Amino acid sequence: MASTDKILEASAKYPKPAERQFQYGTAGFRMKANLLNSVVYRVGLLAALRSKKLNGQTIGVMITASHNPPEDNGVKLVDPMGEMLEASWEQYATQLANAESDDALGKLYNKLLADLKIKEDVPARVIYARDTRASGATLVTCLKDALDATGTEYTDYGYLTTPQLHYLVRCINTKDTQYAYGDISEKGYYEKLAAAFKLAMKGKTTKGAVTVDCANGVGGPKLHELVKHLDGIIDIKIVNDDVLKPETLNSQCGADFVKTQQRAPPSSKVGPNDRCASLDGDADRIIFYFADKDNTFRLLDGDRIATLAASFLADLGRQSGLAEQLKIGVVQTAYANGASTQYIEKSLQLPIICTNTGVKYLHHAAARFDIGVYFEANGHGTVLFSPAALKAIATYDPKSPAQKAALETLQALTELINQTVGDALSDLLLVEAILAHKGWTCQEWLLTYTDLPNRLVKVEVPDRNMFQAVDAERKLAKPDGAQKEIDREVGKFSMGRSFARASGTEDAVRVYAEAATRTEADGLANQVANIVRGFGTVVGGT
Ligand code: NG1
Ligand code: ZN
Repeated sequence: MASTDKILEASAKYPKPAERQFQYGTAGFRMKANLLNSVVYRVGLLAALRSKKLNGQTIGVMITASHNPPEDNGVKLVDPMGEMLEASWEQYATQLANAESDDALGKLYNKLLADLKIKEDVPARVIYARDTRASGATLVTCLKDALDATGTEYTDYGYLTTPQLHYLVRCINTKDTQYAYGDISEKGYYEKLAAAFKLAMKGKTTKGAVTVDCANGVGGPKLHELVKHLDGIIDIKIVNDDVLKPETLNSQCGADFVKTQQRAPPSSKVGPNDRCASLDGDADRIIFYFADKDNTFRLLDGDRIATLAASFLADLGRQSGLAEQLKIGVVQTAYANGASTQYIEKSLQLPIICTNTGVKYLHHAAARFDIGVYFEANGHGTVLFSPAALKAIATYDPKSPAQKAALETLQALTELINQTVGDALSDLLLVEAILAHKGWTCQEWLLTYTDLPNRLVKVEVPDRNMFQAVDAERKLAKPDGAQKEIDREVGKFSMGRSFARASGTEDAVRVYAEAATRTEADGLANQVANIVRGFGTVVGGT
């Protein structure tokens, strides 16, 4: 049995809050920052175990709570290829976080070593970073204590966006291999994106400036850095980039505010046809919007980015002569607007996979295509190229100048797009490059299809776990009879669609509804929310 003396000694500083149960969810652990010390310490232990299990490959630890309010924080692990932690390990994170005493923690640590056949003498390597939240410094101390106690080699990358940390993890683990991903530095990230963007633009220009709201988070300073590498070929105006007042983070601004409120941040002056975008607090989500000529707010969300990217990539596939080798597919969740789904199937004639909510599900499904485009409606997503697709794009011998031009753009896009995880900065440049190629304004982008009016409602119930969803979360298997009632309501509305599912990140059930008109969408959402409330109350007993 391994000696856990050092682990227990350090752990004594970070007792688990009594009567708290933690769960490594779709976005790692996320909650009020003052509850997280023990959780982050234990995630540090798991990072060490994960690295040892994978023969000393480097694991990433990101301290962030993304779009949550400033007083929250969170922590998530990054696997060697820059992907999210393998799902089967989430339970170990949950078990470690919930060990009630130091003694129980030590026993569990040894049990994991034994059960997972981890060799203790293999080195452990970890890199970590954080967003701009005030609580980040304390949590970094907890993490470092765990890494010291386990003899882990580590590097602190300070403040980074979540996707930048994913990028670095992949660069480190692919260094000196044929899959080398880029220079292992923050500068390397900007250089890679900027070089690819310049190639992708091919001397084309975007129409007017794009104004980017950075949610007063880490995306602000990082976008300023990126702009320095772009040589002025695109006009980016940066707003809400104040990281010195942590209380302003995600407050009345940012991608989540704009998406859920369906309006621009009150601080933004959005003039007719101004192209605007908002990032979230750790810059892994982006959505676009503008005001049309009647000054009506128009949202261009993750579904729009997915359709724009899929149509452009399909065009490039055809133009380069590689259509056969590059089968493109789109991955969505039940939250995708029905009009986008129809547009992809009918107009773009591309296959769609619908998965559970949570980017890890979309990411895995996207890997089934040669080019898999995945986005959640909230703006989190990217494009994955399979190894075979990358090879075809890199080695194909073009048969005409037109094929050559399309191929070069494809090659640039494989470098521009962050293939580890959704990345707001990379997605920003991707959208700008596509709009430049198409010569489109936001209005023209919007015209591709008309969104069905929709409404998302959060319903608080005593026990969200009684709501069990099936069929990519589009139907409720439990409580008995609930789905039948939802179906009956949906049937009353023209072009109606609605579903309810338990949130993976909040103690609530989310109800989504869309229908032919705004009034109907609101009405349907309210009816279904009432059904959920009714079932929740009866069985929950409060
Ligand atoms: P939950 O709380 O499970 O609905 C939310 C988002 C997801 C995803 C995760 C992680 C919606 C409706 N849900 O999940 O898309 O981004 O947070 O951040 O936006
Ligand atoms: Zn985020």
